[in-house]
Amino acid sequence: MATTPTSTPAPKTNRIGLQVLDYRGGKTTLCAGCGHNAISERIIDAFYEMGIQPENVAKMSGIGCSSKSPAYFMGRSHSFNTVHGRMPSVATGAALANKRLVMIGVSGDGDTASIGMGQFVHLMRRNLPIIYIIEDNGVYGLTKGQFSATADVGSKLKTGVINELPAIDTCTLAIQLGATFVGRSFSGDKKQLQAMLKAAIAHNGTVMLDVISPCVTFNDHEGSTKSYKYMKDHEEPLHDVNFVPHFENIEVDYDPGTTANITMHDGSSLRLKKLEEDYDPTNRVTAVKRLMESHEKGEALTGVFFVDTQKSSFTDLLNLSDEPLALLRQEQIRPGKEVLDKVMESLT
Ligand SMILES: Cc1ncc(C[n+]2csc(CCOP(=O)(O)OP(=O)(O)O)c2C)c(N)n1
Ligand code: SF4
Ligand SMILES: [Mg+2]
Repeated sequence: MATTPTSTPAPKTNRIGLQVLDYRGGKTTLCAGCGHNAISERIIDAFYEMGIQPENVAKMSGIGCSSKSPAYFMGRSHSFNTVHGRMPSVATGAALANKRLVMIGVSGDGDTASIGMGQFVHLMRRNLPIIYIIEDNGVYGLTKGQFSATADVGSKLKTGVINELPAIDTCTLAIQLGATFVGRSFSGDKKQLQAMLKAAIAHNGTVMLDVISPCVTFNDHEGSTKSYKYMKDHEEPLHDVNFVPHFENIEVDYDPGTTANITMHDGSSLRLKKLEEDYDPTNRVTAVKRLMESHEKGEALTGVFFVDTQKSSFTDLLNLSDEPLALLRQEQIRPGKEVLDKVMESLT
């Protein structure tokens, strides 16, 4: 009897015909169980699901285990591993040279809040279009686990050393300085982090996401406030984060009384279902106040704290040519002797 040949199902593809494999990078060399690996997975899924061409993405980072992680996602994208703490200036140059690139910067709490702080604050106030992720484990993982400036007062190293200095809250800072999409998530909160990353891709301006990302080797013990157990026990989501991309056009019912609906630049919808209170994610002042209260209460608050879709991005402010600077032809960027003569004449 003839057997019917079994056909293998076609691999699943996204809206531009690519498979999730097309968004993968090299094999990770980070410790098994490191939170940074989970964040790489979410980045892969978010870019795949949003259907972004990998060649249109530039991955920027500094130095640290976190800053190594761009090697482990989107191997077809552009990539630049800068000097420690200097990723913002290199990213700014790249974004101005080619404003069509989707910029994603991956940094660590040490890379950002210590050596890179000067660069970080200026990046935030410029509102450069970039997704800036801090993979925040409260320690310098790569150099064997010293406290970083985001470690909470009272948290303890394995050696018994207790941190007595106040933590820098990078979200509060970013909101005060002018970033236009600021949130905090947890590498173990797959649904929330995925939705936030997709919304970040749809945003035009600086997205600053502080993602608590436990370091299993140096900071995952009792007494740490950046451990898996601590986050599982203390994570306090401000809202249920949902994202509806513009190309899905799904009419999801929501109650405007309990859900804040934010329309992103590309027409996608970010829907924040309030879980605990009347929180307005478009108000900078109350966002900072809520973050400060959360520290006093000892909560590990997560969610999208602040969004502003109206403020001009740095590239919009500079009124750059439609054609990216990097793609302009020689004759367009060198106006020639006649033009120079005219300028000189106008100065006499
Ligand atoms: C100019 C300079 N100073 C110091 C170092 C040493 N160093 C390497 S990584 C690092 C901190 C990394 O911490 P973080 O950014 O939190 O990344 P993690 O490894 O925790 O992911 C330091 C201080 C360096 N590489 N370069
Ligand atoms: S040392 Fe810590 S931060 Fe670095 S790869 Fe290992 S678990 Fe991750
Ligand atoms: Mg760190």
